[in-house]
Amino acid sequence: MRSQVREKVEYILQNYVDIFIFLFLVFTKSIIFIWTLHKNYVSPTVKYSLFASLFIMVGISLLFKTKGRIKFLYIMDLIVSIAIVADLTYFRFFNDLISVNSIRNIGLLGDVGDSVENLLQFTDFLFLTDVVLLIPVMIYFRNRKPHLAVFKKRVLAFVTLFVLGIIMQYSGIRALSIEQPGLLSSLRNKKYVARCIGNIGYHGVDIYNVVTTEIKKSQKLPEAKKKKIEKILLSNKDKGKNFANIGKGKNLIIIQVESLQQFAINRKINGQEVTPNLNKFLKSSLYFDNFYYQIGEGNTSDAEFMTNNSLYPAASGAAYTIYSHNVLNSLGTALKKKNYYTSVFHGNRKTFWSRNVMYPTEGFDHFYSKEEMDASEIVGLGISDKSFLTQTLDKLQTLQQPYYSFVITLSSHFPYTSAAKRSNLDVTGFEGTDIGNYLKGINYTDEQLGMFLKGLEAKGILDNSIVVMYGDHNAIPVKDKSILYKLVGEKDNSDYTWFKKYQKVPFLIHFPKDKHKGINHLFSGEMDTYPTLANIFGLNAPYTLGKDMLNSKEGNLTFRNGSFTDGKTFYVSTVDKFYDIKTNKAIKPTKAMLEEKDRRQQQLEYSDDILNKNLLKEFVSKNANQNN
Ligand code: GP9
Ligand code: MN
Repeated sequence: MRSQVREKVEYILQNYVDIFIFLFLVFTKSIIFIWTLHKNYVSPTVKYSLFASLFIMVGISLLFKTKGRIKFLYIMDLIVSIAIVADLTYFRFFNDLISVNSIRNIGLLGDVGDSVENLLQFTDFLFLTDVVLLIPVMIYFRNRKPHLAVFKKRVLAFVTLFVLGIIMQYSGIRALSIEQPGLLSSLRNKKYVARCIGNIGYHGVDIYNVVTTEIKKSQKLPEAKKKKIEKILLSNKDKGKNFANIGKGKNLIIIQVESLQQFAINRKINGQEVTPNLNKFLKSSLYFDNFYYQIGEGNTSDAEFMTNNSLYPAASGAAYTIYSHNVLNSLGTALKKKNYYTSVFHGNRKTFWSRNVMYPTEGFDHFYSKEEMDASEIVGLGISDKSFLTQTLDKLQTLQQPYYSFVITLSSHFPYTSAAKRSNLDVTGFEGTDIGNYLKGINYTDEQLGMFLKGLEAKGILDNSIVVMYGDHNAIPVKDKSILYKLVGEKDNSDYTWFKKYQKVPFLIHFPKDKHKGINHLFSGEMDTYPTLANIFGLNAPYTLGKDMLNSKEGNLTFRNGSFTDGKTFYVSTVDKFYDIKTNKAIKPTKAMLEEKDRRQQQLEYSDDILNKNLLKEFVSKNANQNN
């Protein structure tokens, strides 16, 4: 019996040694690579995901005869090794992993292409040594005639390994998509994905995403539909006189605040205000108290995208990563035509959310990122709001006027613990919960924003600028609903209340000398910012899907998940129900309401078409020619 087992092992080793060499080499290289990405955090399950990828490759190789199998595994080793070297090189410059889209966009990145040799290090080539050393091994095999199992047996081995690999890979992918919904389709944090499902898994997901988007993009759009979309885009304007051109020549400062939700505004806990500085500022501004975030899977980047383009975010994934090479008709571009200097300030690395590629597309002249700022004080994902806003304030004073500066804060990012440590807010009763940490975190950010606004005032910038401020998206996931409701004293557990009352973010416009201060109750959202500002700054911004909040009488608002309101009724797509806003009761939809539901759905699809077919490329140039 023992000798039988020994014989079997010997047989496998002698005839299939290439498979073991392959498994050993590619696994070792990959795990070393993943460690170099982040020594402190490597998911304990990453090794299973790595083996899953390798089993799939070995499974496929078994379908070939010996020579073909060896060649196939050699090519796989070569591809993985080249990908590792490319990732390492890219990582040194961008602190991120390479993706299909980043390769496509390499031409847009300027000097990076030239500096590849400078970024390559000698140690990188160690990842390729086996590829050279394996050549004599291959020759040795070519001169031997190893035994080969019959095709039927090989197919069986292929099916077993392939299915096993897929199941293992899928369980890793599933766990990650439960932990962070939308992460895999948006690939917002590529490093993290590779640390969880391995480098091969990450590149596999990236390629899968690109292929599925390309399929969507390649489906031809009928000419009639294209015409219809153009007509809708052009007719979608509320041409109003209110506030028209009043911002002409003024600077525009937009502050997008990380995870700032409306329930935090004007809230007290244990007798203390959570956001005292913002509460004060909104009293001297025009405040919209029925303003909603409308993001899809692209979180922060979707909020940025809507604010600057007034187009809906991608149906899945993040518009910032998928459409960064599209032609857009952004706020920055429109202001540049009026001789504005346009820039973005954000204290994270520049490749996060493909910002380095998207910002030039959106017409920004410059991106002041973590790499360009003093990053010695870190909170959570990047530069602390305190240091970031101080540096931003200093920089603003040096910019050529008029300017548009888009300032994106970061410290109050989930899980809020890092910012929370810097706040003295007493959250007794909520200590240690996400809510408790959030309140402290946003209290820290509020303090820094207070300092920033004071600075703007002291330097005379406030008198010469229009300041817009809003929260990018929710802070509290539905799993923490009961704790949030305990804080705010909410009793109604319906999806409607959760959506309508608790998915709002504050939005304000501050005019010089506190003009036009007050409260506006119109239902509005992130899609509406650009058309509103276009009117204030006298811009020609035809291709937008939102409304001008200062001229529209109707509170039309559509969310990425199909929910919508017209200011009178509210449709909640998660329960497929209509509600009357006055009575807060569910109502039976009329025919007109059901038709409206279809129309809203169609509007979202049109927006997808605009992005998938890069329609603005054609429309914008046509419009430019007509204007000439
Ligand atoms: C990262 C920051 C946070 O730079 O914008 O992104 P989020 O996770 O909120 O999308
Ligand atoms: Mn965010």
